[in-house]
Amino acid sequence: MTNNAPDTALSRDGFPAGFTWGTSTSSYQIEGARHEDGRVDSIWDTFSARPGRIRDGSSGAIACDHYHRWPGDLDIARALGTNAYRFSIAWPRIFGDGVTANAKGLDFYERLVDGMLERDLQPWPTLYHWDLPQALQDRGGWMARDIVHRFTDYVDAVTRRLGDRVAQWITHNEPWCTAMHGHMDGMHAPGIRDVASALQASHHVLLSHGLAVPVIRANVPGARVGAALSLHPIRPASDSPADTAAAHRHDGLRNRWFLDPLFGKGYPVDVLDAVRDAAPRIEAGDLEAIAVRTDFTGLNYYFPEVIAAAPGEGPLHARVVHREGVERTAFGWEVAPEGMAQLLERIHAQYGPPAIYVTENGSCYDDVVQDGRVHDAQRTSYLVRHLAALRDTIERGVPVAGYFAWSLLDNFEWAEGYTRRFGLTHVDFSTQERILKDSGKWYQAFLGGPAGVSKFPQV
Ligand code: IFM
Repeated sequence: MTNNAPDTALSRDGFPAGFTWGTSTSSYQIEGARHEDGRVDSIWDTFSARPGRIRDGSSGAIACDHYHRWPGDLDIARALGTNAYRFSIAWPRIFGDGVTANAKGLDFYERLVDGMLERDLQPWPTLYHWDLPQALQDRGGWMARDIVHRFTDYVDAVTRRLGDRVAQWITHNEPWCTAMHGHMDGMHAPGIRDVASALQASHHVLLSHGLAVPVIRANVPGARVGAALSLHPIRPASDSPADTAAAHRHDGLRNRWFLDPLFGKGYPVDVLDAVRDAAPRIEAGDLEAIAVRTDFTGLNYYFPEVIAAAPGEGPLHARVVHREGVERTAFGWEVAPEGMAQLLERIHAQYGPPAIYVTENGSCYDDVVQDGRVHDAQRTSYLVRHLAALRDTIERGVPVAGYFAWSLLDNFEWAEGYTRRFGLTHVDFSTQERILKDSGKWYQAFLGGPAGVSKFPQV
């Protein structure tokens, strides 16, 4: 299927009235302006500067230059016909010295939010999408308990300033990645490889979420708050009892480690048993704080994992198996729309949040610009099939209230640098030219475009 022949069977009308349609981005991946208006370095500035950590040796110092080009970027989001825009706030723009809120940083996000409101885009800020101020990392970062108070100070400053115009708040993006990529496999900043550190960090991330929610509610009457989790359907490599048990353990750390405490079930006992001495230190009241009531759960869905038993490997004695003969994106991630449906049904059946939003979903392909166009038929097909799976899931009674495509723009893909393109909009990182890809045009046609906007704006 190509953009010229979209799946006409899929119609926006098949989704509930009032559904939230958006795209998603994050600060470090698009903003650039590394030292502008009082921004201080984050752990990603430090990490990117270390040889060998980023595939193409790049960093987010300039990225999409969104800090300066945001009006044009929001015009794209508007022209797509979306009614919401998910972005993240850069902590290092707000707390330069770690003590006093930086007015210029807050001014930037106020302008950005006002720009969204002017374009009928509901702002969906994420408060933490991985760009921790380096100064806080130097004090232990997510491994040190004090971080939860630094986080609530930061959240307090942001929500006091923006709370009169922003109702939806996401505390954390993908706590698994903050904890495990950051502290267990070291693939992400701060690049630590230690199981106990990773689990302690995960506990502090969850606790900071739990303590931030009441701060947001106090500053923003009527706020709707949740966290965005990266979850994966986990499948055993075979029917053997060993693989089945390994898959269950892997699911424990990938999914239940975060879902269970957020929904008042505490940390999964099977994982605590497996990690033994590496289990996090938990103080009285922590689990109650983490289980604070939220208004929605955000699901970031990309791919399922197939797991085999691997005695002696990692704390869980389990290994991810690469299955041959399945469709994959250029990143090697399996394409499995039914996996998203399974996760949504599981979240609904086992945890029952009032609402679920797909806060990220998207695909990476090796796009080519030809005569000013990007014919990314595979990404269009990915998008169509995931939306079809979503529609069917909603028809089965799962309360999904919104979908945010990852991503509005090609951007800095963390350890992969600029080698992985996820955008509905192509970005030429040498000229900053934006080109709406065929997938973006398909999304625009599907959404019907906003009233009065018939054409993609020139950027
Ligand atoms: O780019 C990331 C994003 O920052 C978090 N979720 C997954 C995306 C694709 O890897």
